[in-house]
Amino acid sequence: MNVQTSSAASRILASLGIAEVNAGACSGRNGWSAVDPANAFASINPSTEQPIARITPATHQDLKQAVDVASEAFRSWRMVPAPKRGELIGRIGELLAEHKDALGALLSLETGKSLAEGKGEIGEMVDMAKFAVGQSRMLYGFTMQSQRNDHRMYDQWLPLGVVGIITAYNFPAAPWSWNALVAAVCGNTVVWKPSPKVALPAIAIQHLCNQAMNELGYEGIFSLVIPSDEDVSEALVRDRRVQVVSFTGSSRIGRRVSQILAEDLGRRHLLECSGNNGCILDESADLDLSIAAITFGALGTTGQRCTSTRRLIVHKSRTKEVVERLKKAYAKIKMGDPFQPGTLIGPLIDKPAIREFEKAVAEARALGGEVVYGGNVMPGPGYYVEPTIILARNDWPCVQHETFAPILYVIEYETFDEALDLHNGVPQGLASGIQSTDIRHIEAFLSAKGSDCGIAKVNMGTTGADIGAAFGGEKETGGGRASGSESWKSYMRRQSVAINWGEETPWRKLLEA
Ligand code: UN1
Repeated sequence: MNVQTSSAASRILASLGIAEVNAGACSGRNGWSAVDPANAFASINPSTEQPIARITPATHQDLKQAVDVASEAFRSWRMVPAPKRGELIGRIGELLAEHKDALGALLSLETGKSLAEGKGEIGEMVDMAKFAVGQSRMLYGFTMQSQRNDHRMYDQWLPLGVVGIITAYNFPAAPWSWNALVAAVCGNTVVWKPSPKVALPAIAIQHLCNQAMNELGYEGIFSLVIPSDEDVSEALVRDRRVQVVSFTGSSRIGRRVSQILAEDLGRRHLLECSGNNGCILDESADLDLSIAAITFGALGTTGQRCTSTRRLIVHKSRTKEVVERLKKAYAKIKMGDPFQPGTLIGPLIDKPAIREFEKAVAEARALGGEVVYGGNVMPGPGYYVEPTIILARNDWPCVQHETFAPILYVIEYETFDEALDLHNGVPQGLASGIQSTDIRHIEAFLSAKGSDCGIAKVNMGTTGADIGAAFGGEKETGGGRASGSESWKSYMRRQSVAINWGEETPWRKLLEA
């Protein structure tokens, strides 16, 4: 199927309820906001630079309405038994699975990621729905031992309220599900603000949520706002009725989100900001395994993942061999139309992303970096750049900073302690990896003096987190965790309960005296 042809693309859009001009907000039962073609902004296909569809931006009034609806819906949703809440999530999971091919194609069309990756992201949402359904029966609290006679103590977990979810263009669908589906089984209601660069998947997913809510007789559990200006987005963060803000994006904006929330005590944030992921490759690494892991880690999603491998910290005895083998692997990677089978690398998202790529390469060159592969912008149409490998030093500003592009910096080390220092010597702390068959190095990497990141991988790429684990990182990555493990606790409040079930109380004696 050639999805780039307009008729195939139109069929996909139509099957997902995407019109030529779309409403930019939805709250309450099928409560889509007004469509205004004169005021709509376009969503662009980054591999052709052609518009796909247009969206009428959400206004302050749309946002207010979404939070009104979500607050009202919370009053009844919180009292629905959690396993019943899980039924709604299960239905959403079924609808996502039914529309997986079309949604995957839409993601690919709008982000430029390969079709396989687009479908993979939707598959992850289907898995996430199953996970959340299971979680709905497992919102466990501890029982503690009371020091008083005939008293019982336990922790219970209760929902918080409205959860605002802000997502980025590179993963325009799955991170919503990591947060929203778990937050909803916990008894919260959700308002989603996707990136305006890639917002059509959110519209398609809202249609599916509406269908599931209608079928099961609920309304207002999931709402959507797509503003085009930062003012309306900031209003979502400022609204005191929004109890939790989950933000995925740059550390610069994440810092702003956390500052705003810090003005009110008790409101929570869950930040998933920039990563600058390193991978150590030691003397003992099995290169057949490592080269494949590093290549996909650095180039998957064209280097536009928070978890992309950006720094390869390699023992100096192996630099030559590793770089040669990486160059051979890179030469085999197919770059081009994301819909062609076998394409691994599509375009970057837009022109500003190309400029960031150029800036990083120029800066590394100026500091003495040797570009051993790629380094150039490709002729258009489409925002394509060459996969790039640069011999660099860890302390250069371009290496310390996250650039969303397929640039891999190769940094040499001599001693393993030095490798750990280099690895941790960046402000960010999301994903990390080690390529090694030496148990001492592996265990040191996983010890208290080892990786300081939220995610640590052994003989794997830094990307491709499994939904069963918590996703997120330390330091400037922001400390938030979403998806599996115990992340559900981020969307609930703990209440420690004490019950006197006996007939005695020490206070009675005081009255008798
Ligand atoms: C992101 O880039 O924000 O682990 C998310 C991964 C993907 C998610 C990345 N599952 O690489």
